[in-house]
Amino acid sequence: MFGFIKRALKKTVQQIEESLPEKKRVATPEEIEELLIEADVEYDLVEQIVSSLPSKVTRIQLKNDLLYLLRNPPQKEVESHPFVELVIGVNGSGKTTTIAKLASRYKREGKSVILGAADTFRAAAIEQLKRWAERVGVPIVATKQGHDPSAVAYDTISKGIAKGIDHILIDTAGRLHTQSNLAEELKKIVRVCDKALPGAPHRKLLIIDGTQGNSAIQQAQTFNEMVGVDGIIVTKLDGTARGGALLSISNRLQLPILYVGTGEQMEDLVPFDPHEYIDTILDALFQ
Ligand SMILES: Nc1nc2c(ncn2[C@@H]2O[C@H](COP(=O)(O)OP(=O)(O)O)[C@@H](O)[C@H]2O)c(=O)[nH]1
Ligand SMILES: [Mg+2]
Repeated sequence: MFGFIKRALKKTVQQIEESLPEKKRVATPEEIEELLIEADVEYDLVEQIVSSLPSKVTRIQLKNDLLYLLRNPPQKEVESHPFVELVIGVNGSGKTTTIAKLASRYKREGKSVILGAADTFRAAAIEQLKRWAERVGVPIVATKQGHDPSAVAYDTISKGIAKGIDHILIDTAGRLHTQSNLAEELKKIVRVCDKALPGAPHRKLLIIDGTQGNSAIQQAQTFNEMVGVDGIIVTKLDGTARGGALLSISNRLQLPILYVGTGEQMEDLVPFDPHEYIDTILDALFQ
């Protein structure tokens, strides 16, 4: 498991090393400012970090400061059988692929899984999830394009309960004709999940496209306001030098990053480890 986050941050580290080629034992606030900007940490947060630094900073000092910024309010730990997860986020962020990755991960852990294709806005989205279900080897509940996504969510949960399934993963649309349509639809899906199984969905996962860097923050806030997000998964970390944005995304939203996506295959999902993440970025500057 160790080393996956390091590999996914390769481009970010390369970018930092190009502008800061010399490794340090102690660094100045200016060098740290450059490190954070090159990594694509949001500028306001860079200012906040740098303004409180002494004139010489050791690696361990900076590591503690950065880890502190990744601290989040404690999450409510919910136990439920089945455990229902609703996956939300804009079009193309990686929802459907991430559902396949999570399903594959749960299956490898010996858990049973069922998928719900509640992105009924596009026929291609339903077909895509069906193909993944087949590849991963898990059942799926799906209807036709244009059908009520809440009904799909309800049926998936009912079927999951009847079959004694451990994990229920529900896909959703990332775009409708209007933003308010999308908000209403997501709220309704949440209400209907709770009708099918009181307390469900137990976790609302927001999928963020890592290549967008900090520009994803605003969009993430919108989803958080719509239905309330419990955790974030950042995808496509393999394809970006903007890895430092994870720090500002998590800090600004006050939400934990649970996993990162590191490729297009079903194995390419890694639990987010704040220590490994910060260490990898600091390795680019410190000895
Ligand atoms: N390189 C890379 N590509 C990804 C990752 N996650 C998703 N993708 C790709 O991003 C595209 C959009 O993904 P999709 O799951 O259809 O997004 P959705 O519209 O939110 O459901 C697809 O081509 C995926 O293969 C990732 O972690 N790394
Ligand atoms: Mg999709």
